Amino acid sequence: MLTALRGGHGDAPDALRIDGHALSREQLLAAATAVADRIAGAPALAVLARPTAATVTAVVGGLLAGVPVVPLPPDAGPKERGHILRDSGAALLAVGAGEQPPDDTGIPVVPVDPAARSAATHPEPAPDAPALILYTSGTTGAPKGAVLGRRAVAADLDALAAAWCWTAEDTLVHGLPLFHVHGLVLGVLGALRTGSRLVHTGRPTPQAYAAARGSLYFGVPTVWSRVAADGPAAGALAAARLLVSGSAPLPVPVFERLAALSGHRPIERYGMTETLITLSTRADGERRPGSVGLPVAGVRTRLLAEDGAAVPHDGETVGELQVRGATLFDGYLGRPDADAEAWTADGWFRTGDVAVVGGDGFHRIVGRASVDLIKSGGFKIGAGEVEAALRDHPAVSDAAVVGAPDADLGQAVVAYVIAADGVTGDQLTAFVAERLSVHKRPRRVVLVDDLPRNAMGKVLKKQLLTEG
Ligand code: MCA
Ligand code: AMP
Repeated sequence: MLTALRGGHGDAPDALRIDGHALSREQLLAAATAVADRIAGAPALAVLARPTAATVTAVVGGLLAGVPVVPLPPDAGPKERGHILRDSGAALLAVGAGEQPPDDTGIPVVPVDPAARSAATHPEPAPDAPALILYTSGTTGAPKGAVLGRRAVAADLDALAAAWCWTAEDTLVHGLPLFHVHGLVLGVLGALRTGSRLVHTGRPTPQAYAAARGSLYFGVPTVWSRVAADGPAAGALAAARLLVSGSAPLPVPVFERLAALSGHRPIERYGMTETLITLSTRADGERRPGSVGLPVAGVRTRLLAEDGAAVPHDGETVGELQVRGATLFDGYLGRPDADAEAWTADGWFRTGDVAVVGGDGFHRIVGRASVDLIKSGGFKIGAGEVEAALRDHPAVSDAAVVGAPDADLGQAVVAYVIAADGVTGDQLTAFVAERLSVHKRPRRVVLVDDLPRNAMGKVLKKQLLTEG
């Protein structure tokens, strides 16, 4: 799967630059093999996914050993962390040597040293073996583990390399988290399959992107909107080959400002944790603002109306986007109920996104079917999980969470809460940030006496959004 890791593509002493470390691929392979030696045979390996060389080493070690890797968001609070560790069945937790692991995990820690070396060889795992278990939020309940097979990861990376003319000549730059598809699969494994160099900037700030002098840049729309607001940083990206946006809709004005300042019309691509990246504009094709282009190699899409009828490809009529093909996941871990809901009887995956397709096949994502899935800064956040965390607070009797439009984050998590007198919005925000990942915390808490409901007792979230 990581074809560029073992020679044949040349090597550089700084093939990987991250958190102040520079590693050659040969060193990464030796250190990752030392991890593989220690974990071989484990049912799954959790990795505390800080943006470090140790994290990359641990992930590659899991992949070499054929042990499914479960990236753990480093800021996950005890509620979220406990769920991911229990649900995934991870038997070991990889943590950078010298770093402090969380003290409540109850599973043995594997300290990871990017300077370690082993020359052992591990047999190549079967192509249909699971590579990663990535936790992704649904509308309600705790996040589900999406099992991604090695073949799907390889197929998607090859399809993206073709769409973006991504080669070993590139230097990829990004500063995205290493516990999601964007930063980990595309942003790390992509470099190890294509042989491109990788510079991880730590944080995805405009200044760090400008200073990195790469050829290929990845970002979520929040990153690109911050770059587009920083003239000198955007101008410095003129020297790059390709800018790629994904994980959430790139606003058309951001596309245009970025194009004007950097001279690059960004690629926009669309995907999901479950499907990997399925649609993209191309390096050698038209890059149209607001459009996510065509299916990548190996993927097919269809658009269905609510009654199941096919929707005309007229660029106007909306339908639910369904996908199938080589890049799709194997299913939700231990959740046949969720699988049954997600797949149609004839084998298509329901994305839950609403789209239109033009006569030329270009896709435009126009929204989500559910108000309960929020995209904030490119992170998917289930309203139900945040509501449940708020209800755990002894002073809270009810809560409704919505994604309000936000110029920086796309959507911001806003919580409407019925709580006993005396509790403050800041206290509730901190309570959620401590229990779940910090990015799931409400950016605004509105204390209310009552929540608007329909005759069935369901909260009217659209009314909350329009009336505030
Ligand atoms: C703030 N902080 C707090 C609190 N408030 N800590 C504890 N309690 C609080 N109440 C701290 C945070 O820990 C962090 O600290 C700092 O304040 C800033 O946090 P935040 O405001 O959340 O950061 P931001 O600057 O607004 O983040 C913007 C961002 C981020 C960098 C764009 O949203 C991001 O990384 N997004 C990427 C998401 C992504 O990769 N999605 C891909 C999903 P400290 O400074 O210590 O850290 S994969 C996907 O969607 C599909 C497959 C696809 O298509 O790609
Ligand atoms: P995640 O569950 O974090 O993998 O997020 C997947 C969701 O992100 C998709 O279902 C879409 O709603 C959204 N998404 C990803 N890329 C794009 C894009 N280019 N435009 C619009 N929405 C996107």
